[in-house]
Amino acid sequence: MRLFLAIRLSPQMTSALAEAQREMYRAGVRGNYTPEENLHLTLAFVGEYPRSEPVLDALSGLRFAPFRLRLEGIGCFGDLWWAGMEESAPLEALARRLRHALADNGIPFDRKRFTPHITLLRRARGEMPAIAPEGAAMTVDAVSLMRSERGKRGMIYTELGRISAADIAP
Ligand code: 2AM
Repeated sequence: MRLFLAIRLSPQMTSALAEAQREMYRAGVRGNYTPEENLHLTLAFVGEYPRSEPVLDALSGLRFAPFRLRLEGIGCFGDLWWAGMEESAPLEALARRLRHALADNGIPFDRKRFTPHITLLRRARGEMPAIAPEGAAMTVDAVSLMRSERGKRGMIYTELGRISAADIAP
């Protein structure tokens, strides 16, 4: 199985991002747009791993308080275009602690530096329009373990389990 840990987005956040994608399309940008239901924020990419339980077990001790996540701007890594987030100490801390928990439990993951982004499209062609899906925000109250499979019509992401935020003050 191909696994990753991600924050799933609220319907409002997803709509704001889908609207940004439509604006890009209207501005003439072509490429492989992420389907609305696949939009997410990855915290750690585990990659090929045979079972989900050890990953969930590794994270069972993770305690974090719910926190707000707010969209800010768009950017790119080459021809991969993404939506960015307002700088967030709780988000950085969550990614760091989650990655430590994986490492401590011998779960492999991509050690590339965490750069929070939500991929909007890949293989983008065209000029990046001056749009900004600003303002949309959500409360993060869980981290999801996701499986990624290649389907006939693109990637299929399935949630295999989740770690919920503890009811503690931020
Ligand atoms: P991306 O959107 O920037 O490609 C599922 O593939 C998720 O894991 C995507 O959000 C992807 O980020 C992320 N990811 C991080 N590292 C990856 C890697 N080495 N290979 C594939 N996906 C990776």
